[in-house]
Amino acid sequence: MLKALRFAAAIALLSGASFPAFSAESSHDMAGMPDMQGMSMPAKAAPAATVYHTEGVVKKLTADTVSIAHHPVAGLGWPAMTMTFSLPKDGSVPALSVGEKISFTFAQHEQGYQLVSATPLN
Ligand SMILES: [Cu+2]
Repeated sequence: MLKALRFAAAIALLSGASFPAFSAESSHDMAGMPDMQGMSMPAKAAPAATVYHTEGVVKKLTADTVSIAHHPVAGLGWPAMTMTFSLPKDGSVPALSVGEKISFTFAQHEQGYQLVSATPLN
């Protein structure tokens, strides 16, 4: 009887020694996954970027950026906000003006988000 108890205790110690390290590592991986798909960490080997569509008002322009007060973006879970997008260097987006209402598309690009297209709304 006493011998059987010692045996059971030894098994418990052995499994107790190997399990915590394993489960700590796997739960770390699980926790890391959602972060990788968040806004701040562009996936390194991403295929063609997803293009999102919304509408907004041009608030500010610089040579290579445009700040837009935009409507919510369901595909990204974004609320309405004002944010800055970079402009493609190839001139594929027409000239915009402050105060203009636009329908536009954008995609994740290097450090942030870049306009893909913009159409004035009347
Ligand atoms: Cu935004």
